[in-house]
Amino acid sequence: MADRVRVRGVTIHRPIIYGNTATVLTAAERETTHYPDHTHRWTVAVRSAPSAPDSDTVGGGDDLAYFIKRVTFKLHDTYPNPTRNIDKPPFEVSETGWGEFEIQIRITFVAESGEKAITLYHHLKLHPWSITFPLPNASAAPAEPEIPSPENAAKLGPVHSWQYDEIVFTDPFQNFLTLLTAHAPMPLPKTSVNKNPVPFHSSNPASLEASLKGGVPEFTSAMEKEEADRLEEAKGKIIKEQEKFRSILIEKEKELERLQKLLASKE
Ligand code: SLL
Repeated sequence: MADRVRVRGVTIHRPIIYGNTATVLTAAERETTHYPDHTHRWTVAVRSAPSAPDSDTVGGGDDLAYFIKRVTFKLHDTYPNPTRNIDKPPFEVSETGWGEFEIQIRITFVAESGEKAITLYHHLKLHPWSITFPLPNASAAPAEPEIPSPENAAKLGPVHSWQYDEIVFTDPFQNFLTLLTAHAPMPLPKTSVNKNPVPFHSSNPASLEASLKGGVPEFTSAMEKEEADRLEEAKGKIIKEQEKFRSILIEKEKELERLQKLLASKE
């Protein structure tokens, strides 16, 4: 069948985000969950990266069901039926609970794609972000993460933890390529106007403060460029460091040679 022909040399991608939001349960909510030890309500989701205009949902502007058949979220074993299969959008699971844990997210593509399922991992984040990793130039070991009291956490508003990613299809089948091109993804906004343009990410510690301004985060093409600039700058720094250490090494080798000669002359 002509449809089952792979289009060699073609790659096509779809931008997605995956991650979670979490809010602290109010006292009234805690009474109605039937689980007195549960402290948070959270939603873990796989969505298109751009947000719908005027929506306060993070991402999700495009419906991904044309190429995603199922998303399986594997929760912690303390949950009943921890394997949750979601077969239509929104591809998300909402729960209440008390603890953070790793969620396995398996994305199965529509049958006609002929593509294998992919597996992603997301660490469910309930507690507000704080700097818990070594900052550049910091000599001290990272501090233990501090968990604020539920009252203080509630004041900070919902916690967001989202990862931007691109699902790349290489040499897609002709029919799948046709399907994908028939559904062009919404472009990412260049910059964010009403939303928080800086979803915090630990690869960019400077984004922490900006992300604390509150509001719904949004991924933008400006962020993509900034990330590329940071990588470029880091590369430049590494090359400079390499040059510095190479010249130190050359100096030391000269010194060694001089001392060895001196030693030989004294024997
Ligand atoms: C922790 N390793 O100790 C993690 C486990 C498990 C979280 C977290 C709900 C359980 C229930 C829940 O929050 N599980 O159904 O009550 O932090």
